[in-house]
Amino acid sequence: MPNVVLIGAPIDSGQRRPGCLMGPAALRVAGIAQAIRDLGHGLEDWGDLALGDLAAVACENPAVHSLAETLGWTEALADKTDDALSAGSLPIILGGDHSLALGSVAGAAAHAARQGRTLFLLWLDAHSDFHTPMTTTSGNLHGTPVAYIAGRSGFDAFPPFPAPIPAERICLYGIRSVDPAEHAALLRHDIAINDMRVLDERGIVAPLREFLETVRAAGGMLHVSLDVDFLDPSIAPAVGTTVPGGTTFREAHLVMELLHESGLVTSLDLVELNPFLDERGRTARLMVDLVASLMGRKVFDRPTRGYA
Ligand code: 4U7
Ligand code: MN
Ligand code: MN
Ligand code: MN
Repeated sequence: MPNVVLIGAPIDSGQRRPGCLMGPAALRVAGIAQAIRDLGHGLEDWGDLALGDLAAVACENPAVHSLAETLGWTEALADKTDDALSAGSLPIILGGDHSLALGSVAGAAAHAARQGRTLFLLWLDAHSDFHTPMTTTSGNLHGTPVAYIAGRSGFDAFPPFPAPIPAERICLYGIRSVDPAEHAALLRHDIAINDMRVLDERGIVAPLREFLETVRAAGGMLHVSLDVDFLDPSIAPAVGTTVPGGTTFREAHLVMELLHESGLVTSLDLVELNPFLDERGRTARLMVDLVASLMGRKVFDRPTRGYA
């Protein structure tokens, strides 16, 4: 496994409930760096990103707020994520709300394009985040990154997404809240939608294995974006957008263990943690434990796969 680079992204502008900007600090306090080092990986913490001067930008949809800030973070995050990948490292972006993925995935896509590699996206989330700035009714841009990444129009204020990821390379996992405008748009795209209905019926393993096989067959890079609300709110209360019926502790760990075993993950976002809403740090600690599973922590280290 390559060295890990931590990139703090104290971003609150993609939604309206303050607190996500404390996410990077909470993840550090919960011991993310030591947990990764304890698994034998090299690790550099690049600290928290800062926002530069803001451009004057406007959006035709009056609901949209904090566009200039979100654009500023997008550009900063794209640059740093690309830098970390170019250094041969695995960047872990410590969010910050999910609008940061507008930048982190753009950086990964720019890097992949320069390398002539194929980038895939695994979106672990209760939501599909498939609005454009033109369709969002909440005006919260944390609900838009998948649309940007897939190359949908309506992002005029943003730099054109470098090498948009075609629908068949995007996998939504765990979703259970889709707005009507997102639903209509998803029907026009061939994105794998593993909503909770599918995962309840098929289990958490089979659909993920299928997706990972397509990544492997293409020799692809894989960006994983983990939204706290992928988890059930009973185990992960520190999030502004709780939706009941999320993944359990064991399901989430199993996803991480499979991702580790695949050896395919090349970049990771940890997003939407709002420490102000947490209960004695339990959500932050759970996120760190999930990262540890993704980075190779096991209950029992079998020499070969312990299942058929
Ligand atoms: B998150 C929502 F209306 N769809 O657009 C919206 F339900 O990054 C929620 O997944 C978006 O947490 C959630 O505001 C964005 C809402
Ligand atoms: Mn750079
Ligand atoms: Mn999200
Ligand atoms: Mn979400």
